[in-house]
Amino acid sequence: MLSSELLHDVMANRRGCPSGWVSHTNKCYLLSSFTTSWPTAESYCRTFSAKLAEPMDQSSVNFLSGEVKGSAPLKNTNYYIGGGDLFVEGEWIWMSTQAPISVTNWNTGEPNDLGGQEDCLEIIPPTGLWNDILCSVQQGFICEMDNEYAQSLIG
Ligand SMILES: [Ca+2]
Ligand SMILES: [Ca+2]
Repeated sequence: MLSSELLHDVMANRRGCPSGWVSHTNKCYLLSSFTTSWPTAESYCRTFSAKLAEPMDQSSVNFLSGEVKGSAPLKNTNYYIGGGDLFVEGEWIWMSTQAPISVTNWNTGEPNDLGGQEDCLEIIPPTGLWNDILCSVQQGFICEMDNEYAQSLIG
């Protein structure tokens, strides 16, 4: 028998997220099937009225780490998400709102701003932990949009 939470997830995924996107709580996420730079990834997400993923709570952080570790369509690549310290070195913000990143999942020793040039946020397999990386690296990325169906169930 399905738990109500699982049933909610199944229904939300069927009713709320586009094909190929995965549902978690009230969001839909797309793990890219091609690699590109952070700016191009952000532009690509916007074509879906989405943005690079901004997991703001522990549940979402853990979910995206699990996706990168588990069922990611691309192997042997890291995945950009929507954080950066492009404006003020060392001040990590979600780029769409400039809100400070409060829940983090940094790998040991990160962020290290290697070469004074690492200003974009990525999730690294196989651990699912975070690293700061050059924004020009060609790699995978994760888009995020609201799940309108889940929103309507919640509120
Ligand atoms: Ca930096
Ligand atoms: Ca780094």
